[in-house]
Amino acid sequence: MVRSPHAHARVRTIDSAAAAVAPGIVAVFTGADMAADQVGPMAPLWAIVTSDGKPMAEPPRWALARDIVRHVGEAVAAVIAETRAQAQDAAELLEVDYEPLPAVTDGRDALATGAPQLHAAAPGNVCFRFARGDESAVRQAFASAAHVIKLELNSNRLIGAAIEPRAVLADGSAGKKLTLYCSTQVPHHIRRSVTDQLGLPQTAIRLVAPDVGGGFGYKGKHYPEETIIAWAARRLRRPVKWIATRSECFLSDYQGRGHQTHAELAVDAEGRFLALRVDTVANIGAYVSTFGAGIPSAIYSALLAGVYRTPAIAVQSTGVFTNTVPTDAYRGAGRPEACYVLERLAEEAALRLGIDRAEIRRRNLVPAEAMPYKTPIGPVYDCGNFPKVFARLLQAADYKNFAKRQAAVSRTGKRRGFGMACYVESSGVAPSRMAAALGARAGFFEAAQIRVQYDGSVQALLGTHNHGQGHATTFAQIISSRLGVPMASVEIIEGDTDQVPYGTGTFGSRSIAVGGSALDRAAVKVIDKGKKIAAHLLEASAGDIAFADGVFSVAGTDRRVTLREVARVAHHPTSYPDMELGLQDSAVYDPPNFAWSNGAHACEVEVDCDTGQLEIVGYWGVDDVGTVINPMIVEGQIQGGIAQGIGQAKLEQCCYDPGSGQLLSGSFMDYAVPRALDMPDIWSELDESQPCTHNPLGAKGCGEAGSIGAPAAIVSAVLDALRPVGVTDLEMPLTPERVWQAIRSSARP
Ligand code: MCN
Repeated sequence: MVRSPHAHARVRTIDSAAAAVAPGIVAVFTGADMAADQVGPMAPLWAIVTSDGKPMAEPPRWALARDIVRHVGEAVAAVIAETRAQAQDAAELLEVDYEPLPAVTDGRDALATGAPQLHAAAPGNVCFRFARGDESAVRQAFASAAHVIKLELNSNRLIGAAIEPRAVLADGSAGKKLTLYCSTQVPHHIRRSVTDQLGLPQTAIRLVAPDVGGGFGYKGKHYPEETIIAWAARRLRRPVKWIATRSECFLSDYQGRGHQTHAELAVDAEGRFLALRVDTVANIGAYVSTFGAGIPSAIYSALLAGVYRTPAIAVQSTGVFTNTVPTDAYRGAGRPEACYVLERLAEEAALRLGIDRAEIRRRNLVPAEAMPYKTPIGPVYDCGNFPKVFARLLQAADYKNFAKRQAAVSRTGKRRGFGMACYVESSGVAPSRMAAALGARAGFFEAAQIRVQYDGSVQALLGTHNHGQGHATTFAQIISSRLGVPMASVEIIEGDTDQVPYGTGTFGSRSIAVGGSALDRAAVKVIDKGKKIAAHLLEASAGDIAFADGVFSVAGTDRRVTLREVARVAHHPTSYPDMELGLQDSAVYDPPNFAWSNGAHACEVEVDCDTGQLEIVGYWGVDDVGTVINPMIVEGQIQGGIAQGIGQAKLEQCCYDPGSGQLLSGSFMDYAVPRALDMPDIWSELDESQPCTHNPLGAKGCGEAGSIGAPAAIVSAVLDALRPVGVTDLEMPLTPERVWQAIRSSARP
């Protein structure tokens, strides 16, 4: 890929004459070639209705830029050669004449009068102004409040940085159906997007997404390279492959977060939350990516009640175009941002009123008796015992003796702080009708198929996608427990649109709650059919047949037949009822509500005031992810999320130079992901007392849990440590330099 070195520029000409005759060259393609073939734009799958009832601005985005480039790294040409080295050499020969234009990279700067404008279709760089909640109720509550807490908060922009870079390989050999191998989390969505753009029926492409080395949400979105490579392979009638270099990952993988927020909380004299007002500027980058508009609006706003009983909430979120890589989902996707706003406000309210930080939270938690609880911002929590989870956390972290530990450490010259954060997570994305009403352009249901083979072994096909979550284990456990077959004889198949009937994919901690539920339904259907066959074999009526542990039996007798025998007869009907042969069935599951995972996290830190270095000396998490299928996998998922939360809180910051729009954090030399040494020991407990009430497994998602509470808990701890030396505010990431500067410039050094 030839990528723009400018953040904003008009592409005057592209001269490919020298590149076209370079050794090994196969083709050089530009946006003009794709335009000539009438390749359509990259359409987002979520479109917001703005607060004035109009659709959001949706300027066209082309897989290869056509006239103007709007971020450093936007692709302007694809150079295809026999080898990667030859393609790179030929790309060097391409002469692109750019006319640089002024650039803007900060969300609030982009809204200012006179800011460079990115799209004619988006005056003032506004993609959408989204509003939700009851502003007049909020205004009234603020008018009578004893205290109003106001904060300016930033949720730092992050880069996904999975171990494996993105990769696309399209096999378009003559006479063959196009197979698109692709490192995506959402095979069916990508097939839909690419076929739509190429004007093909969905059946024209088989999309295969084998094991993928990490995705973290950003590989769950549609990328230009998927369209370019598929189109080029069809045109050239031969396989074409692209694998991102690590530099390309930094320049083109969708980034996450990037919120600037003004938040206000009204409280009464006892610290009870009365109303919340949130105004967020969400930097969505140069174009609206797949879910780029939905996350900082519909998803983020829905989380602003959190675990608290705040009677009135109003939120505004403005999606702003800037000359940066588009933003989209990154582990947590809107939830860590919301949790950070709420927890920082809770903390400040406690300080202002002189109430213990845990006590102010306790006073405001939604009690278990209030479930199901309708939040003032929309969602209804079906279940959860937030006070119990929080109390267990404080007990596990020995909060009541923290002051003693703090005093002991202060004698060493270091400062110790304790931090805490409570969260809810809208896992199990998503009830399709609810999402559609909020602007989603796709359904979010999941499909599963179970095929019991002749010998009783089982294949299960799901539309979800595994890229580190252990689906082959947990889904096999579900099958094994439902059908009574050994796990070793279960095969889980995901990631192939020609095999799996349909799918939405894996993101939004949805695979267990939605995919697992579809699987459970399919198992019920298979058992029901098995009962009819067993009834025939056992000469009983189907209503009298029970099924348990892989055995069909006639209730109250010792007459029995195994699933394996039933499967054999279904494929070789030596004796068979008058019904369809085979033992397989499919099911589709669309959740009626989100699965409301929740939890509370705490950490203890030590800050070295001479260097600004902070060490997390203790980390505790109590998480309610409903019924747990596999505790070991859930623990690993929660730890992984915490690692990413630690990254956001301590280390990671995607930086653009404000003048030129150059990406300053363009390699692992400049962008610090957490390493083993940054990880504390994590104490983790799962509270299974509140199974999800509306799915057959009782399970709630866990994949993002850790990333939600960790940033708020860590910032809370560091501020707690440094308040005695006069530091009252800090922005993530809490790098040693930033912490040290804050200590140096504080009122009481
Ligand atoms: N599980 C369980 N019991 C529960 C909940 C979940 O046993 N009550 C199991 C599930 O069966 C599954 C795993 O835990 O094996 C995660 O399930 P779930 O919470 O449904 O999340 P998903 O499988 O849908 O995974 C998505 C989630 C997201 S959104 C991101 S981002 C993320 C994450 O998972 N990216 C990851 N975890 C990751 N882990 C790795 N290694 N790599 C990534 O890119």
